[in-house]
Amino acid sequence: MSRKPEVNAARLLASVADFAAIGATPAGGVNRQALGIEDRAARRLLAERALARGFTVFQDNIANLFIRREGRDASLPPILIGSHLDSQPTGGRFDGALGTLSAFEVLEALSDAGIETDRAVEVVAFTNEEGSRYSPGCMGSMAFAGAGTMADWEPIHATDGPQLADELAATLAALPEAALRPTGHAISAFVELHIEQGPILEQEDVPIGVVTAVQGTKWLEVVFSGVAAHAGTTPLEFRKDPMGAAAAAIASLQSAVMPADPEARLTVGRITAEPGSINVIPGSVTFTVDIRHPDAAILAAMDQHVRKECEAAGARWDCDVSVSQRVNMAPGRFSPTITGAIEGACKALGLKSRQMVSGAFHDALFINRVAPTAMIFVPCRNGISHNEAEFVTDAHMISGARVLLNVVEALG
Ligand code: HGY
Ligand code: MN
Ligand code: MN
Ligand code: MN
Repeated sequence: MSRKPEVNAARLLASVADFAAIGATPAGGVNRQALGIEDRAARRLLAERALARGFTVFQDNIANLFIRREGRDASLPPILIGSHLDSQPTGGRFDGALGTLSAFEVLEALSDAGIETDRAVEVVAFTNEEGSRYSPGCMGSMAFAGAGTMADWEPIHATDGPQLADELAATLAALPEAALRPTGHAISAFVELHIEQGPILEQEDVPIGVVTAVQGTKWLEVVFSGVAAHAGTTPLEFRKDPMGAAAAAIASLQSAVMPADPEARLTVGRITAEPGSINVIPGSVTFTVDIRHPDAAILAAMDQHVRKECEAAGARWDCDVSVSQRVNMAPGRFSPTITGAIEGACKALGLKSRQMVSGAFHDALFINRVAPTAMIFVPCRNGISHNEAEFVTDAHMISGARVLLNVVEALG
């Protein structure tokens, strides 16, 4: 005998707390970087909880982890819900985890209520969404959507050394109960719940964001090469100093791009000097540039602007320069059918909602290429994310999960 499925609030909040403990940092965040030990521990815990509920657990060759709850008709492509479990090095405990655990709560709520859906419902934890330890981000969802292959990425090394192929093998082996299946199986729809990672919902006091699109992202790597030399004996006019070139380039990029277009985002997040010794003029300086814009043509123009500014700085400082592209994520527009289902769920639950474009990239951006997709956002305090201070209220977590459950029932 079935009854109306309900989110079990206490269970969801306890689950978020349990996963926050895996890779917990003293400042209240998490360091659970892709394919590392903590990431594997989180995947293990989720798989164990899934098996305990009688769900099926499987993974694909890039270690995307799937949990399947059967429906009446196994021939129908399943509804897919979920997000990612990997984090930034000083990440928040909600980014990715909240979407994955809310999706698992939906499966549990359906089972508790004895609901039999027409089609199966699957939860996914995509591999390496963040891209911080292994670049690019969204590896798992790109592979699932056919937008990238293992052959492209296996040779890549993590920022702290290991090779992707080795850690991938270890990650797959760590879940012997999870059958290995080819990536990219058919799905009927994908819905990802995620924290907004920006300030809009909180400022407008709206509990649910209906994400209609995701802006485009490019990651560039800039290398200035000069001549390593002695800091004390080398007069300025004899120097080919790549640090000077990098500083000039970064200063002009940050002054020129931001005011021109309020929607443009440019971030220099990582810079390294070789050999990195206090009394050696560097031989080379490498930095990353993350650029974003909702309009593909403007994003391309920003890319050209970065290259032009770096070439000009290289010429001024008599250094060579190379600019290589590490990530190119075109903007994506989500399915009106799915955004409509999310808005319908909010109405049914009496929750205010507003449509918005995501400033962050997400796995949904790629899954959107193979199935009708959309996202549900919940507010986070002061819009802070990719920071250990990331925080989401219990009420917003529970509202988000209730909307997700309602959407799955509507799509089921
Ligand atoms: O960088 C991003 O947009 C994502 O949050 N990893
Ligand atoms: Mn995320
Ligand atoms: Mn993130
Ligand atoms: Mn994301």
